[in-house]
Amino acid sequence: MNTQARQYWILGTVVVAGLALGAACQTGGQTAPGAAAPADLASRTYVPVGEWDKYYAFLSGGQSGAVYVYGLPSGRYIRSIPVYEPRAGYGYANVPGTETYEMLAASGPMWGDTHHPILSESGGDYDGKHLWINDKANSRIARIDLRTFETKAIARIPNLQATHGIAVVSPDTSYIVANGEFQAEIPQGRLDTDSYGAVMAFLDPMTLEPRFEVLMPGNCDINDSSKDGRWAFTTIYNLENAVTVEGMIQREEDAIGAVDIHAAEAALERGEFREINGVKVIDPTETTEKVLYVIPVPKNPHGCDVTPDGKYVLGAGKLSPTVTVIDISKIDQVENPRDAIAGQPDVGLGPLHTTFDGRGNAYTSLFVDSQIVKWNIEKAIAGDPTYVIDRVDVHYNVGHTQATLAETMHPTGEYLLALNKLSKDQYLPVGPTMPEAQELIDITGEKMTLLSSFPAEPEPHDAVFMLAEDLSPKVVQTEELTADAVPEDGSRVERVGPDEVHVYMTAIRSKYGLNDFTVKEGDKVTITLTNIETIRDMSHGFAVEGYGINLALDPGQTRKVTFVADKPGTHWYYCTWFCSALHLEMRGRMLVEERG
Ligand code: CUK
Ligand code: CUA
Ligand code: CA
Repeated sequence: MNTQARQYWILGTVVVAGLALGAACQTGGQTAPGAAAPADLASRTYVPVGEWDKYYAFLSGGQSGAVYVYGLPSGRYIRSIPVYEPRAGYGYANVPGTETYEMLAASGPMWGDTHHPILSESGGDYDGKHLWINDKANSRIARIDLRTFETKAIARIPNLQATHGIAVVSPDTSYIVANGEFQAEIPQGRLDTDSYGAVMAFLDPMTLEPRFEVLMPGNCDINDSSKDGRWAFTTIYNLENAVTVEGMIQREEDAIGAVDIHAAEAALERGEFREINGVKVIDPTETTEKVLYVIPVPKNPHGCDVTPDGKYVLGAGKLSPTVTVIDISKIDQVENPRDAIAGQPDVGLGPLHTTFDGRGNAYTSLFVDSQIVKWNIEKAIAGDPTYVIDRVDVHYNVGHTQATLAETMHPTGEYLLALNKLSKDQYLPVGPTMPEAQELIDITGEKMTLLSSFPAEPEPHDAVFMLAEDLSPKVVQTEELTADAVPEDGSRVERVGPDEVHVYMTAIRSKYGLNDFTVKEGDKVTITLTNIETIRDMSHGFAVEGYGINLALDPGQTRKVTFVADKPGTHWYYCTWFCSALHLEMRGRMLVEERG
């Protein structure tokens, strides 16, 4: 297929994409010849009552700002983890003074757009410690502690706009790489459209502070790292440096950028950087050693995925029906960067993301074709015409696809999730907004088997999986008491100033440490509350009528809230987690005296 033909569909986006969607719709619901019977398929995803799913799936929640946890293969929704949103005792919007509010508000707006969940690695495998998630809308990144499934750190990344692709640098999480997708002023905070640039940020995994940044050409989209800690890769779709969609598709080629992390570290040691906003920023055109390699690929690529054996990085064509396979070992060995390209197989229309089974096969999502295509990497490189092994229709217009443990060096090659952008006719209509459709595919055989479909909160862009047996031993059941915990006999009220009161309280079935406490109108009140339960799954809540306060407390946990008691009268506080037969009785009174 020539370049023009390859790009035919973008030119007639409406007509052609419409046709593609229509065609895909009509195949929905039909059972392909030789397919398994529904009862057989059901038994392959059924998890008996009381038994656990084999996998935890972490799905990004898109513009809902959260991360959602599902069990696989059942597709059961397990819980959500609030990150960039105020909810259920976390970051409560109108209650400054809670720890989670301060963390969220200090980093930016109470809203985020999450795309890419990534998991910490040790030795190239998931270690079950942390999960990071980007916020494209406000240029942030967050870290979730998997011992408690709670957001522990959020930071805005300096000098970049729109944190998009993020990746753990394998094999030992030496950095988190974060791409700034939109070009903007560097430094920001002034209008100067001539100073636009984009950076790839290399962050400390714990503090999320940039250790350094690299100035990049064009826009950085999706990224990944090599398995030996040396390379960070990104797709770049706007080498035109354009600010309009027409401008961004002018050139026939864009690129995959490869940052040599070791060369960048050497440049830092030699002092080859500028300090911008307190961050060491490397301009790769000014370093002694070559830091950035730019490999041309067909225009406007999207997904960027390194094979589990670390040999190749794959760039998905998006506007081109190809995936470009780059031999990582050749990147710094060849004169002409094109010579690092090992192959460029045609896979179908609209390839976005690729995942792996660890048996030498790649699975690429085809947005326009609404398919997952399975193809053999070495066969494609060798020019063997039988490299495409199978195709399965998904419903509809798949974005990311991810196979079990595919981002580690040891994928299990068991299931694959297709994260579809549109569900159309798949579920009962519940208003014009349709749920997103996830489809679970069994990839253990030569042919793929579509097992089941389950809806998810809009809009999961990507997913990562952990084996339950790896993760569950790390999850704590009760929090350890912190230094500021209120002891069993420590409930009390302390007036610390004419307008300031500290209240200390315990919570245990089915009573707060104080039946009531009295403050004066206008007092600044700080409540410290400790859940002194010692058994698991015994959470309590603390809501105050009319004050917009709702704390959630796991066993052993201490939380604080500070507010001004500006409404005189009786305000009941009560437990918001159903904890016992006397849950409804678990309440007390805040008595606010009028200031005369
Ligand atoms: S991007 Cu969403 S389909 Cu943000 Cu990972 Cu490709
Ligand atoms: Cu404590 Cu309900
Ligand atoms: Ca372009």
